[in-house]
Amino acid sequence: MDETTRISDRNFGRRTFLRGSAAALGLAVVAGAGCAPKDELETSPEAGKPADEKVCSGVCRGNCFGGCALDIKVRDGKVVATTAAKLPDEQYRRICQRGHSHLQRIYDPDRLKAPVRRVGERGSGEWEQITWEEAIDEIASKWKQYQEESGKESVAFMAGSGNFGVAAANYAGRLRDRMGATTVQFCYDNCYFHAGIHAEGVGDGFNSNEIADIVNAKCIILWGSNPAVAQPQNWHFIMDAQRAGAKIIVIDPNFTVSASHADMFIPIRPGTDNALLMAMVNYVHENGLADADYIKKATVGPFLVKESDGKFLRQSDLGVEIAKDAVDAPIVCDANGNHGTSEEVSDPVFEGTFEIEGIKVTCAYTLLVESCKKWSLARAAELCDISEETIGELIKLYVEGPSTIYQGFGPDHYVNGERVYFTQIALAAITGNIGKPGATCGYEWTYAGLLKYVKPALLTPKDATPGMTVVSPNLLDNVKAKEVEGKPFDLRSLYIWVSNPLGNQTDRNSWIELFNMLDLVVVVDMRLGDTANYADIVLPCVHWFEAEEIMPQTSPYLLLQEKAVDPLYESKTDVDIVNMLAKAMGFEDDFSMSLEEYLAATLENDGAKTDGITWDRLKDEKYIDIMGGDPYYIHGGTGVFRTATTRLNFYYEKPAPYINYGQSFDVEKARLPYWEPPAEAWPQTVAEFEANPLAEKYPLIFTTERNRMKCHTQWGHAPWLLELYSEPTIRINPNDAQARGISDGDHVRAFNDRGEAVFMAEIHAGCRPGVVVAPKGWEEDQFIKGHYSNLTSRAFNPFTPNNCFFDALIEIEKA
Ligand SMILES: Nc1nc2c(c(=O)[nH]1)N[C@H]1C(S)=C(S)[C@@H](COP(=O)(O)OP(=O)(O)OC[C@H]3O[C@@H](n4cnc5c(=O)[nH]c(N)nc54)[C@H](O)[C@@H]3O)O[C@H]1N2
Ligand SMILES: Nc1nc2c(c(=O)[nH]1)N[C@H]1C(S)=C(S)[C@@H](COP(=O)(O)OP(=O)(O)OC[C@H]3O[C@@H](n4cnc5c(=O)[nH]c(N)nc54)[C@H](O)[C@@H]3O)O[C@H]1N2
Ligand code: SF4
Ligand SMILES: [Mo]
Repeated sequence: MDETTRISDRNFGRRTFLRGSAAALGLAVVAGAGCAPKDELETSPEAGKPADEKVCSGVCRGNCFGGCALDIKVRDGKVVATTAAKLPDEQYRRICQRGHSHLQRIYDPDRLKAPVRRVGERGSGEWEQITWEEAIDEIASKWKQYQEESGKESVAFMAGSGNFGVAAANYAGRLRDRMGATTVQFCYDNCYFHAGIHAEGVGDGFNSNEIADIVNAKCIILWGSNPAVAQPQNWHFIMDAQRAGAKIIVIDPNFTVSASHADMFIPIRPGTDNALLMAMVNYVHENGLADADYIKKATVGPFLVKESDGKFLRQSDLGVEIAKDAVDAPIVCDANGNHGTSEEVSDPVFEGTFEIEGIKVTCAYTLLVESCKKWSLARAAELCDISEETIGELIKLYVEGPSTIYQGFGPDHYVNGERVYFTQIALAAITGNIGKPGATCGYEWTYAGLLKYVKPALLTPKDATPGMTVVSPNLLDNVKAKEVEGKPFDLRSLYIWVSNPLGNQTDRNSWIELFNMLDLVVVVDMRLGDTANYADIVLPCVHWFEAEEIMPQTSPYLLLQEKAVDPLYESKTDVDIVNMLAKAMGFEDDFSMSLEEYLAATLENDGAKTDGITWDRLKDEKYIDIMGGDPYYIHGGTGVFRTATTRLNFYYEKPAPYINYGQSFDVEKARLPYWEPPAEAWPQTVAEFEANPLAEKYPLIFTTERNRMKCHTQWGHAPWLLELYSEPTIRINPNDAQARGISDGDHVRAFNDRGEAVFMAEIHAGCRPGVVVAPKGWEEDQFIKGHYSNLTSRAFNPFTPNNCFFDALIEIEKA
């Protein structure tokens, strides 16, 4: 134990503490091996002598979906600049302002330099420095005790999306499974993922065409999506498409930066998207605009659904013996009454109700359109607050195509958002807007490297006995009830890595309450951010450039991170930390691989072998194009989708929840589109849908948008970026502001029964009346008072457990 520092002023105090600890900034930096020396040596202006300079390959790995390749310039053992790597395809040679600001994270004076243990109240910022040995011994001995006393699942592991590198993201999961510990699923973006997987099938890339293909679209709908801010790396492709003649349509309650570039802006009422989509499906059907050939060939439309149990009529229902391992194929029928598998019946019908060998059946397409029937344009117009003419124009542009629905995450953030992604895919499927150049429905984010090359079996050690899974919005209730769906659950310790839940989960105060109920919260991070600040022990991890990594997702390349500089201070890689913990737990045999051995092993599998991909090759070439180059990767272009039926699915035969934690859900409801109001954010009565009475007290819908300067909470303290955007703000419509006596630049208190936050008000006519928008990612120390995550709600849909960030009501007053 080295020292204890009482901290009253958070920023000043933290610096004081850090000054007293370990190595001084920069002293420990030694050039990493393997990077290319610069052709010409430059003169370091400070020293006046030739500098030792090299350029390393790297990759930006936070969750902005970018995965941009970087050239990291290292001079005299220190990173001095980051620029876009010279990838062969020039279209992907881009980085944003965050990509240029990495060195302010590496050399952040507030970087955690050594392991620390909490000595004051949680969140007080009072720490003592401890050695790695002390930290590891304490964690491992407590975990052994808890597991012995309260069961293996009394220890839980929680990841987030802080680093998409193969090792950093996955390695701790091996220890979790070896210990039989609980997984806390972090529940971000799950509505989108569920439909992407079950309705559309994750293809060789993901559920969309490669972004470069968007230039072939004639109609692009940015649906609840603000790529000008949230995917700057994609924005130029969208602008290229517009220049090539595509119409850009933005569907968003608010006039965003992306909307300011659109040909058509549709300011939809929050939480009503699925009603609009159902009206579009209904209109397409009623007006004969559906693409019959595509429905027959590529969708479940012709499959016959049994009235008796809602399942597809299959060969076995008709008495056919199904050989072991053979597929019990769905049955279709043609206009002449012949029935058989889709191989046997060449021209199936996709509409109608029939009786086949005494079994009453209906085509899946008919069930889809029946479910949307009550959504006339007039009814949707009233609910969504969009004119019928506008919806008509939207449908016309979309059907003409080729059309791309660029799925954003606005609708995902409501409890009723689950079906939006499903119905978007249904609309694309029945109009044939998938599987062609310019026609896709998804988010252009590739998973190719992860799916094809990173061997999943490696993630689980051979002696593993994985424990139960719980979902983050339910965790506090599970801990209080000491059960998960009837199964005993006595949680005592949480290990958190690549994750900042107190900044990013809903209902932050509930997380602080949860932490207070636990015996040991361990966080691995680079700095004492929102979550680390409330932990019991914090372990310092390396910055992304201080270790090798493989980035297997988000760009069309498999990318290498070279070790550009040595780890600063006492920081360690997540792999080394887990290996130390595993050894202390007695699992050394399964955790003897070094980081490099682990990375090499993740590429030793059939998929990688077939395509000639190895760790040595990646080290040699630095980036490998895995999307097949030209022509651009087209999702579903082969007509085969990776769904259970190999077709686009707009009828869930066997609805499966996104994460199965033993929950019950309404199976019938989960099969087809439906609309119901959001859980909380429904402040008005429209048609038969009555306003949430809570709106009398809290009339404003609280939404958060992506922060141009941050990737979630990362880069949040980089001075260059703070100079451009320096304090938490909230956008308010002029009428809402005036009614509350709020002027531009005032500080305002936003509040509800869950908590409060103080923001600077920005009066903005682009903000939909009744809706406020706060860019996210600010941490507690940057608020005058409170935190935006105090305002959000833990309500979720058990079928797709998710954090529903926008489904919240608040009131605002002058602070
Ligand atoms: N700079 C930056 N970029 C990021 C991130 C970051 O933290 N910083 N995070 C990344 C991550 S993890 C994600 S998930 C993506 C998110 O990517 P986006 O979804 O593009 O980002 P958001 O800013 O959340 O935009 C959602 C939009 O939905 C709108 N919206 C709100 N309610 C509704 C509604 O009911 N219907 C419709 N149609 N729209 C609605 C909001 O006004 C907002 O403009 O961004 C990624 N990119
Ligand atoms: N109100 C509101 N909240 C939201 C959203 C919203 O729209 N509104 N969006 C949500 C969405 S879609 C998402 S995806 C989440 C993202 O939530 P998180 O995944 O929690 O995102 P980050 O803030 O990037 O936090 C990751 C943490 O990992 C740390 N880290 C980075 N690299 C490493 C590493 O190599 N090792 C270790 N051990 N740690 C590392 C970072 O310093 C950071 O503290 O946020 C969600 N939160
Ligand atoms: S933050 Fe995202 S867009 Fe910016 S450089 Fe990094 S990966 Fe690219
Ligand atoms: Mo996300």
